[in-house]
Amino acid sequence: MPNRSRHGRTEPTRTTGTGPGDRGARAKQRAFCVGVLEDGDPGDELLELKELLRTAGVAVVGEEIQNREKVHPNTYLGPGKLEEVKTAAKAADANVIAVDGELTPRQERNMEAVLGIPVVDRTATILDIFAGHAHSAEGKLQVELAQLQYNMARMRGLWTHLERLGGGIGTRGPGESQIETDRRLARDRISALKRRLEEVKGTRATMRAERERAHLPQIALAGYTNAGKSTLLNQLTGAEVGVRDRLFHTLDPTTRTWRLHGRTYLLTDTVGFIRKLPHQLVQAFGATLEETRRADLILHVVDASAEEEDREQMMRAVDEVLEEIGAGERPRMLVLNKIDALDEEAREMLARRFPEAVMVSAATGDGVATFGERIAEEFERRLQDIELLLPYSEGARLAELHEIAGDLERVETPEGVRVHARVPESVAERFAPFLVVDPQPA
Ligand SMILES: Nc1nc2c(ncn2[C@@H]2O[C@H](COP(=O)(O)OP(=O)(O)OP(=O)(O)O)[C@@H](O)[C@H]2O)c(=O)[nH]1
Ligand SMILES: [Mg+2]
Repeated sequence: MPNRSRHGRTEPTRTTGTGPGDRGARAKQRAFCVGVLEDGDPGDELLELKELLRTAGVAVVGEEIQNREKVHPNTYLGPGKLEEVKTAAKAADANVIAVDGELTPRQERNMEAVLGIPVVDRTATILDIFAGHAHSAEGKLQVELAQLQYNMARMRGLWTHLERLGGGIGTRGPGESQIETDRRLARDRISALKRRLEEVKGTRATMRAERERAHLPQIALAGYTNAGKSTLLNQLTGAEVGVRDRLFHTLDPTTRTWRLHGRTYLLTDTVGFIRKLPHQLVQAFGATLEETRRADLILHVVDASAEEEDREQMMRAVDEVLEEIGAGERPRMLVLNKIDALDEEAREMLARRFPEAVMVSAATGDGVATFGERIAEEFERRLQDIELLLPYSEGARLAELHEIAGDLERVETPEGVRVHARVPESVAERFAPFLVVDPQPA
């Protein structure tokens, strides 16, 4: 949990506060949650925030919701509610206030001034979880970049604040030069991080180019955090990606080969999405999400056991993020997961609501066979029939074709192997030199 000091000061060269370094102090953090309900729609509005806090290792000691048409521009909550929260938070012995929305630096500062304890918003909480869950070099760079960008905005807020304290035009506000230095350091660090990320991205592009040369169809798992993406990857490919009932467990993409009906697919599991995903994170994770953007098929994995309203919200959030990262137009298939947690009636309702979707349980393997068939069909539809004559000297290419197309109809002739296969268009192009122009039944 970020423990930026009261005035939002941060140390730019280290990502203090939102870093995993605070883990030790965590258990002692007791958060009081607040949210504003703009549409007056009841329901457990703060459920997700509480889940985020739980994941961050913070105890939730109380909560308060305010019905307001719009959040207060200066203090997020209205002045009366703020006083109420102050009293309630004190009574609950809270040492941090967690806000369900995104705060402007000014709102955060004003709230802290009234409440007397640190205030963190949803973005800071999510950034903190990411910091704790990043393992790869790339993931760590991405999170640090996102945190710095977030903190920079707060410093800007502080700077104007102090400038005002400084008085007349042209005078330097107290502390200003230090902040300027901080900002310069932060900017330098941001440039350095971006450069390093570019390098890593270069490596990833090389790896991807290699995979693409292999012409294996690429499938990406996408979905709300905790939907069961990693469990599904494990179920389908025998991978051993970590699975846990907590948000944002997976940050680093994992790609595994998936053998299905004699063909090989590449299946990638990556970071989950969430409502109001901090923009800094979408940006920072751009390279990781590239796997999704380039997939031949995106599997949108949904936790079908969630309440209808939550489910719809989560699905919308995923659609939005896919759109935002430029993957909105990729072919997509809806996968309703966790059906083991539903009764027959609920399953039927879902089937009516989403006739195009496949239903599975990644946990029990239920529905996975049908699901595989659906995917095979999906790719099958886009395949081309080709008839080739491969000279015996081209054994390697024959093996390659086997890998891509699975079982082949083949006949040995004096000139070479005559092959009939169904392959993606790009593969057909690559094998063009061996095409038999006027195919006869092999
Ligand atoms: N009942 C049930 N639970 C499931 C199923 N699939 C996954 N889960 C549980 O849901 C939780 C989240 O699973 P993950 O596979 O880690 O989910 P994820 O989508 O990879 O989540 P993030 O990596 O955090 O984005 C775990 O507790 C899983 O055991 C399922 O088919 N049925
Ligand atoms: Mg996962």
